[in-house]
Amino acid sequence: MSLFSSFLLLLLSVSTSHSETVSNEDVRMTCPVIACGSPGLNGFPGKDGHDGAKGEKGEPGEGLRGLQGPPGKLGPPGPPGTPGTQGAVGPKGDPGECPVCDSSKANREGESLQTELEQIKKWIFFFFGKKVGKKFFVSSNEKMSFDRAKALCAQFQASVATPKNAEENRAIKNAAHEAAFLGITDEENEGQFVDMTGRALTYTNWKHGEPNNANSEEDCVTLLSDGKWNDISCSVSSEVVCEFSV
Ligand code: FUC
Ligand code: CA
Repeated sequence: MSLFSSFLLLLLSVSTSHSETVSNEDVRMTCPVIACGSPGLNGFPGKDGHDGAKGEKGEPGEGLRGLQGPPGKLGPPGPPGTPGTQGAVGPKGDPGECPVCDSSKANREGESLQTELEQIKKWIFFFFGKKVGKKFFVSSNEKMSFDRAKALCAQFQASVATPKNAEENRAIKNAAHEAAFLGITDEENEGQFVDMTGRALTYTNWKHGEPNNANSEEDCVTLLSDGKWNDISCSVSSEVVCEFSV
């Protein structure tokens, strides 16, 4: 192609790119001298432009929802809640049972027991013992040392018999079967005989020649069958008469 033809083609191309609305007639009119050829072919499309700005988020899709998973593990216990309000007052309970509180009932039962006790005492006095005033004497009917004699009487809330006068001495003699320990010793001070509470004697009934502290070992006292007293060793076995308060 000649230089002229190339120029002509370029001219046509520029003209077409400027305005596609220009008609062939217009081209003819602009080419009064130079004979115009047929219109050139369209050029290639231009390069892609830059990416546009990001669009807004679309609506959620409408696909199928998956199955619900299993429940999760139990969480840690929460802090204790605030105390609730006080409940209403409950109904009145049944009356309690208190025999001791029921004075009339307690009195009746007490009187009944007292009557029964007095009757039992009478039987015991009649069959086993001797009573003088408010003292009641009962024999052990078995022999033992003075220490065992004291323990035996104490077991019955009693003490070894201690005559305070001739009447009590006689009652003890009648309760005993043979020589029996009395609640009298001089263990603390030789020759100073005292009762079980440590008090000096106000009544005595020694046998003639007694107390003699034979062999220097006689700190206890027995009531002989004639009612007289003899000092004797505390370790010998002897009957004992216990004295009760009634
Ligand atoms: C008298 C008493 C003694 C003892 C003895 C067998 O000597 O004084 O205590 O009983 O007899
Ligand atoms: Ca003696």
